[in-house]
Amino acid sequence: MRQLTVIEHLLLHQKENPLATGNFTHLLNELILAAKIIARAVNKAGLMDVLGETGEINVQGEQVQKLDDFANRVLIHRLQRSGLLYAMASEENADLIEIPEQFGRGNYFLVFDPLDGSSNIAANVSIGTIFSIYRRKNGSDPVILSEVLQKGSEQVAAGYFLYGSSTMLVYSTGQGVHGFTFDPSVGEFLLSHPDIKIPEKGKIYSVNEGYWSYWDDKTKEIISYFKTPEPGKPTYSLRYIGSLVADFHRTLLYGGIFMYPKDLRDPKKPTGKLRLLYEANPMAFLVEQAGGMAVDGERPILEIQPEDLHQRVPLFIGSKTEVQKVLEIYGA
Ligand code: AHM
Ligand code: MG
Repeated sequence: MRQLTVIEHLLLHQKENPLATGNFTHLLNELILAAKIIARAVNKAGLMDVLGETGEINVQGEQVQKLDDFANRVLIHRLQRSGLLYAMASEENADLIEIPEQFGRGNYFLVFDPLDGSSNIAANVSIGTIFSIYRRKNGSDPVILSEVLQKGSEQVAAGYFLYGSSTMLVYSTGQGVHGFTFDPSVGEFLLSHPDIKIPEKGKIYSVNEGYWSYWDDKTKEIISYFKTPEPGKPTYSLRYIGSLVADFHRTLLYGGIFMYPKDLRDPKKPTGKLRLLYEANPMAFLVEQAGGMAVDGERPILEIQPEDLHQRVPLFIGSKTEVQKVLEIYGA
């Protein structure tokens, strides 16, 4: 079998893909290069002085890991100079990242979580970079926030790099979901998972059950449903890595459901932990492209109008059967 690179694959499907323009291909290439640099650092993390915390607290109120900071800087540095973007937003930066005029500005808006799951870094658990791409709607200068706060359904592409037992890129431009595995001997991501479809139903539920006592009754009922065997229902296994890219990747391939419900632990985060722009929207775009669903308990994630760059949402994502069950119990 001839193994296609990401760009070959994109060009091959050019006809049905309005995004296969030189600009978008260039943007994807820049992201791939940044990810290769991040992957190299992640792979060698134990050998270099890159584990541990920087001592800073980020906009999310969390400790900044050195690798988080490194990944963020690599992405900003490369992409800012690409000439393809008019703005960026990173989970690690409080404000929009503007593109200095001398670098040239393009028509895309890039949103990313540079290193998701970073609290797992020191334990060598899979982590990832999540990205999401929007097109510019109108052209105010300087860029205003309301212009970039588009619904997830407006994404033109989304995906993630998974730094796991192998490094992978999984992405969609709205023409299905495709997975590529990095072959270090060739230095390229090669097509390994064409046209991924999530199973209609699965046998795994994934949630941090340590927060049980902070959930409302309906949420407890949902988790109980997945734990309670009944005739005609599969016996669900529980898997929870605590790294969204890894938990999502498993859900995409094996089916089932990943949940991060709202909880009452922290009054500052009444809507759960995961962020709409950096985490929920890109994964929701991918799961819908793969035939699954993503909701906040009431409505599709992709239909939520963002009001803030760092807004949080509850997330229920995975196979249709399991996500529909969640909607049924919440009475949505
Ligand atoms: P991060 O972006 O700061 O790494 O946080 C997001 C991560 C996700 O990868 C994961 O799903 C979640 O946090 C785990 O949270 P918890 O430890 O509360 O279960
Ligand atoms: Mg994250």
